Amino acid sequence: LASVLVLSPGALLAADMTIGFSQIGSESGWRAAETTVTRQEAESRGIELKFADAQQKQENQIKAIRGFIAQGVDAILLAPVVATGWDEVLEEAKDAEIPVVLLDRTVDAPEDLYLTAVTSDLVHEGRVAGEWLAEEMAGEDCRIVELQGTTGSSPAIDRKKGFEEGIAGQDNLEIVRSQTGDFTRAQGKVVMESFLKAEGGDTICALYAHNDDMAVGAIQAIKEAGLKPGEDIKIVAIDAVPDAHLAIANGEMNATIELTPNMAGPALDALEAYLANGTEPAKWIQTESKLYTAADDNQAVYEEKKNLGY
Ligand code: GYE
Repeated sequence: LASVLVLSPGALLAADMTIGFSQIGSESGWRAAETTVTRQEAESRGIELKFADAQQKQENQIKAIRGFIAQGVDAILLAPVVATGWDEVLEEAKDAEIPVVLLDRTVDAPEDLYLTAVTSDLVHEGRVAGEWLAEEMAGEDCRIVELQGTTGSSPAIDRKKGFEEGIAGQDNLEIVRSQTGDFTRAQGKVVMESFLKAEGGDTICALYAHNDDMAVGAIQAIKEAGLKPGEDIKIVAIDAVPDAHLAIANGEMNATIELTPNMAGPALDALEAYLANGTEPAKWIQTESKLYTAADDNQAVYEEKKNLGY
């Protein structure tokens, strides 16, 4: 009879799980939404979530992960602020047999050091933005400024690369300035002001921002310079946060590519299956990317998303 009751070693139910989440910080509206959704996803499954905010610093994330290992958590969710420098701490988690799932950004580390990564195709997002602008300009000359995300982060690297691929071969399009705005509204505004000053506002034809928050900050700078965002300067960005939908509805922005804040859903599904019966997930769980333009009902999407925890 006893043998009937024996569970496979390590079998763990969601209600008994404790998971550590090393979050980057709250630099953007998208990230705040990801944090909210992650808490909700854990709670609805009965998982205990230990949350650590790293205030944008990798060293804080490494400390948090070491803390989670010391506490003997069952798994770790990691949104890695930058791409490099993770090998050592990921090896420590592996030695402790604690699976790590990457959320929304990738790392330059051997694949066997994490269970899976739940991310969008970050290069593809940039490419979609570039192709959208190439089509929009239809052969007209256009001097582009670019607001990059956090230096050394995988989305900043990949979204830059993808955009360059998207406009490759279009001789009418040229990136004239490119600088980091650290994924924040405040820096997006400051850097856009410096672009406008350096270039002279009316010579800039388009802005590509690696996220919506920087675009929203830049919209403010463009208005203060006496120009019309969305008309004098076309704006394309990424995330599709509510304020970007509102800006498109108001004609102050032109396009955004959607990134779901629900990375935790697929991540926790994968972890539950792995911890319950050892099911190995795919190394990459890819989330969808959808382009929104003025052709969509952005006012409606804005209202819908406002009720979703953004
Ligand atoms: O687009 C940006 C955030 O890591 C892909 O990080 C994510 C990015 C997201 O701060 O808004």
